[in-house]
Amino acid sequence: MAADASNAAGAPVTAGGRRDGLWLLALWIVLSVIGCLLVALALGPHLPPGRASSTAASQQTDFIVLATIATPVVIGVLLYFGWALAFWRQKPGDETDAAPLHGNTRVMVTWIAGTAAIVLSLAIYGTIELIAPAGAGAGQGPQPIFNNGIPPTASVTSWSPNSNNVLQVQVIGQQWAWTYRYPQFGGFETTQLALPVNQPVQFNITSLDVIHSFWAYTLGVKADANPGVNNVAYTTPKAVGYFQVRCAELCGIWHGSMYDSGQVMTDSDFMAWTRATAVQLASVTKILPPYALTYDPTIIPVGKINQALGLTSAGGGYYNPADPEQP
Ligand SMILES: [Cu+2]
Repeated sequence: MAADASNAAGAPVTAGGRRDGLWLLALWIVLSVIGCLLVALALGPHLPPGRASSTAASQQTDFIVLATIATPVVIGVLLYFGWALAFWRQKPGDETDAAPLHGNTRVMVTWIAGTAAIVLSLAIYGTIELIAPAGAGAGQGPQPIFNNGIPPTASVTSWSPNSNNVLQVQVIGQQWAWTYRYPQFGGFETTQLALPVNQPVQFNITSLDVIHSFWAYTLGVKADANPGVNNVAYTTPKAVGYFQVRCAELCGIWHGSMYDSGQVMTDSDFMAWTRATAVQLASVTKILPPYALTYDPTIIPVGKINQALGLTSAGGGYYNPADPEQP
């Protein structure tokens, strides 16, 4: 560039400058087409979080779209950088300054229009992607705005597969374990998370002590578990199998051990599991507080319940009326 003369607009006018520009443009188009195809078709299907649920699948699609759109931008920057280093570097012994640049209207307009078009179209796309899969697997607070495609809660005391009634699963975080309550099956609380395949699920997520974050990674669900708050997230599992659950909010010394695995099963397996679990946990369910969207651990005998659920070893900072050491 140093050797190029420039016109008033700053555009290179020499044959060499124009030839460089055409070469760069042609190379950029060819490399971008190859790069976009590779990213969308070869890398895309391997991007997290996979396609194990409606929300996971839509998140993966979003990542593919974003990565594909970013590819020509990255290739353009690296190509220009490489070209400048290879061909426009100062010759040995050349101590002269390059010609000063005073703006280039065409480059500036192209850059501003291009980036504005990308950002605005992605904002529209992102908004649609929040609405279409019912909140995209994120916690939406107690009154979810994005519930498109999710059946209403016709009954909080019963559920059957393919009924016009969303399955409710309450996720309760506490230092340092997750428990799950099923209000439509007698309100039992268990350490196992079981879900039926192809049935919409409404997670009602809360905490008994500090802020945790319920992260069912391969289901594409992530929502804060806040004490005193019901945080709602939706998904529809699409494949039978196991998935991991982690806590994604630093919540104390055993935060890292706050993980377990859940299972997506067939409708009939799920119904059999609920019947068996309800019977197995009947003695615990009796001493549980009535089902509610949030719980006040200062008035609930959490220690007794945890003992019955086998969670005593984890300890915790909540009030335990069974413990004479506590006031
Ligand atoms: Cu936690």
